Amino acid sequence: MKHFIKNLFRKNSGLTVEEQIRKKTFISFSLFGLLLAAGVIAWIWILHTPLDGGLQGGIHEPLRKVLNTNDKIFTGTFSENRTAKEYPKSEAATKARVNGNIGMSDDFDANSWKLYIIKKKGDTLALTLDDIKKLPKTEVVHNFKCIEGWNQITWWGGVRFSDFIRYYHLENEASLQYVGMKTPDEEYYVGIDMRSALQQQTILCYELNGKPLPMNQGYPLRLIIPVKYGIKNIKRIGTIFFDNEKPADYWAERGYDYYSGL
Ligand SMILES: Nc1nc2c(c(=O)[nH]1)N[C@H]1C(S)=C(S)[C@@H](COP(=O)(O)O)O[C@H]1N2
Ligand SMILES: [Mo]
Repeated sequence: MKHFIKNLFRKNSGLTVEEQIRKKTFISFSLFGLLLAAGVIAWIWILHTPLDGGLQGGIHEPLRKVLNTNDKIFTGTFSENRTAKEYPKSEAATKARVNGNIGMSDDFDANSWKLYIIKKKGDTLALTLDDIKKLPKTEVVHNFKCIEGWNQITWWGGVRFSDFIRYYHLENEASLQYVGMKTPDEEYYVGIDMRSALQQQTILCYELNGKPLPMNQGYPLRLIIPVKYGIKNIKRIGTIFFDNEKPADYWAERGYDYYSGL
């Protein structure tokens, strides 16, 4: 044994072939063991860090830091000209899939619905569907993708978010970093980086396949944002607000990527 340890520090040239092989094998296994131990310790350490979503759960803070770094890389390389691929209307699904009903309570009264735009504290616009429909209509046919693994080509109609901002003089608000949207009951909510919100395919949507949105797909108004996964396409918008801080986001609080770009 003593001999073997001594050999570890001796040059190969002074060792027999058998001793050289034993030395090499020992070093390889030791290195593998050390790396494995380091990995296990790092993982145990991560599991002992707090969850970023607090009581809702979420993910461990060091892992969130990795996602935030991804965010920075992706928002840094995002170009305003980036567009999601569009398709002819003939390729759109005639029966669009329905998925997710958080914030879509049965007691919703569509007749008294208004879209609330919070400009500043105490300065709120309350708009009807007609106030939105009187703006030019924009249609988009794109491949809608859900993080659960399905996707579907769908045809939507509505008002470009950037047109809406201009028409209602919300340029100051839109100069902030993020826009937040909530359902009327505040059960579902998303935060969107302003560049993606102002991208030309993002619409405040009131039509599916050329007809009014069905109730379970967000009537009277939902967000369609083709550069993001389905989770960001909030159905039944009640309130819109603007902030430099990331607005609360339902699925980000539960561990999903805040940016969720495609
Ligand atoms: N209010 C609300 N909006 C929502 C959801 C939800 O549960 N509640 N689910 C999201 C998810 S995960 C997806 S994939 C899409 C599905 O839209 P669809 O029902 O029109 O297919 O809506 C998004 N918007
Ligand atoms: Mo989804």
